Amino acid sequence: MMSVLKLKAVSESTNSNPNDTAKKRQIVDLGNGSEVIYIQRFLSSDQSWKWFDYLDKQIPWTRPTIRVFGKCFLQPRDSCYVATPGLTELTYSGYQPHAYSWDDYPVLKDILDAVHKALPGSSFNSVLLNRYKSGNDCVGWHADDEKVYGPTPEIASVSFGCEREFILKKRPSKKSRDGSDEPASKRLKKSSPGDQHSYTLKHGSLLVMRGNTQRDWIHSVPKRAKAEATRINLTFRLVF
Ligand SMILES: O=C(O)CCC(=O)C(=O)O
Repeated sequence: MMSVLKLKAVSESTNSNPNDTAKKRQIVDLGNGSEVIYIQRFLSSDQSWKWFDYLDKQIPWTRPTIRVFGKCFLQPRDSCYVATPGLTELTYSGYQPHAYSWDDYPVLKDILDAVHKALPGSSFNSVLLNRYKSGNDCVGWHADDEKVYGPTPEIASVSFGCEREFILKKRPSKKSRDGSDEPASKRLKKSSPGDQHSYTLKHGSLLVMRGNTQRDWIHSVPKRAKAEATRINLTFRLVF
């Protein structure tokens, strides 16, 4: 039987401030308590290019070696991590990035302020920065479900520079309805078009994943031969 996803896309305008009327937000209910918000024109183009240039030049980018399925690879993108002192250290794919200070990169605090204004009630204390230097750079399928983020993380993703496709795919469920394990081939046949969503993340956009999204969905930024220019992405997170 095909799985059915009830999809509700709502467009809203954050018009509490008259200058914000252009900031239309698209809210997508992915079902089962998972939700995505997309604001295409979150930041102005000019401001975003200024911040892109700063981040490209000033951030101490590194390309670490990571471990995936027991094998070591050079991470296919540059990254850097900034966090409030004293937080539990982040480890992903066998790699523990050094946590730089917000004070060293004041622009990050300005971007964080803009994100906090757009998402009342949020209070992020860390940011993972990624730089994709060409269409050959990418991030593979994963969820940001590390324990340090708690059971229902809110992840706010701001993009600068070259547009890239961001894909969300429903995790295949491990159990059938009667609770017995099923072979992957059977599970794959159950996927429906609603089980995958694609966003072209624009220069100056904000995408937010919240609720159960990291539990029930995985995401990726695949390689794209035509994406020739650099893209920088910042994902703000709350470490408990
Ligand atoms: O670059 C992006 O848009 C996504 C980055 C990402 O998935 C991550 O940092 O976990």
